[in-house]
Amino acid sequence: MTQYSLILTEQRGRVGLITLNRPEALNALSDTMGREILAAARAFDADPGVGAIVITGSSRAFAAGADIKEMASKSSVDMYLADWFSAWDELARVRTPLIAAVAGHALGGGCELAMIADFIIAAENAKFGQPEIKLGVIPGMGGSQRLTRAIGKAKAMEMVLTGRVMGALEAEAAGLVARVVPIDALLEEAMETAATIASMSKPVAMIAKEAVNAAFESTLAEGVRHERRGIFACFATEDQKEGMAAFTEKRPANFKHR
Ligand code: CO8
Repeated sequence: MTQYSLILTEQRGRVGLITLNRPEALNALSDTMGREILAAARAFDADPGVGAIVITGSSRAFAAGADIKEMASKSSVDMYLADWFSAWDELARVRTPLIAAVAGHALGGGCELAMIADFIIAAENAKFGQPEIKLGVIPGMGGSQRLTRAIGKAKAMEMVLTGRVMGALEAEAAGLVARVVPIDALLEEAMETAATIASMSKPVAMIAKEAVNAAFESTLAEGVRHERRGIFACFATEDQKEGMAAFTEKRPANFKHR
C-alpha cells in the first residue's frame, strides 16, 4: 500500500480506512494532506475489493480546518492560478460510499470535509463549525452550500455569520450527522456500518449513492427520472438477479461484485 506523509491508510476486509495523521496541527488540512486524501480515496475507489471507505481523525480533532498558516500569505491570484482546494471537488466525485467518523473538532475545512462524505457518524465530543468569518474569510470547500442543504438556512446562516460551534447532539437533531455514538465505539461503529455497505453489490451501492446525490443537484422530476434510470441499470447487473433469486430461495445473496 502507498506510503503517505500526513495520513495513514489500511484495508480491513472490504473497507478502506483513511486516518488523518497530523496531530501537532489538529489535522489541519494542508495542500499536501488534501492531495494525499484524494489519492488514497481514489485508490480505494478503483479497487473492486473495497466496497466502502471510512475517513477519520483523532479523538481530539477530526480536522481543525484548512491550514491557516499555509494559506495566510497567499494572494487571490496565487489561489486562483493553483485552483486552491480543487482536490476537494474531486473527492466529492469518488463513487464508493464514504463515511466520515468524526470526533473532536470538525471546524472550517474539517466540517466541510466531513460533509463531502456521504454521511457522518459522530462521537459525543464532536464539534462542528464554520468559523472562517473570524479569520476574515468565508468557507471555501463547499461549507456554505452543503451545510445549508444539511441543516437549513437559519442554522447554517447563524453558524457561518457568527462562527458558532455546534455539539454532536445538536448536529444530530439538525440532520447534519446520521448517528452519535460514545467516543470509544466511534471507529468500530463506523467500520461496521461501512462493512454492511461493502457487503452489498458495489455497482448497485454506487448507483444508490448517485441517486441520493441527485436530490441535491436537480428538480424533483429530474431526480426521480435519474432514480428510474438507476434502478433500470440495476436490472442489467448479475447482482440484481442474484439478490432476487436469493430472496426467493430463502438464502443469503452471494453478490458477484463485492
Ligand atoms: N491551521 C493551522 N494550524 C492549526 C489549525 C489550522 N486550521 N488549527 C489548529 N492548528 C494548530 C495550532 O496553531 C497549534 O499549533 P502550535 O502548537 O504550533 O501553535 C496546534 O494546532 C494546536 O492548536 P491549539 O493550541 O489552538 O489547540 P486548542 O485546543 O487550544 O484549540 C481549536 C483548538 C479551537 C480547534 C483552535 O486550534 C482553533 O481555533 N483552530 C482554528 C479553527 C479554524 O478557524 N478553522 C477554520 C480554518 S479556515 C478554513 O478551514 C477554510 C478557509 C477557506 C479559504 C478559502 C480559500 C479558497
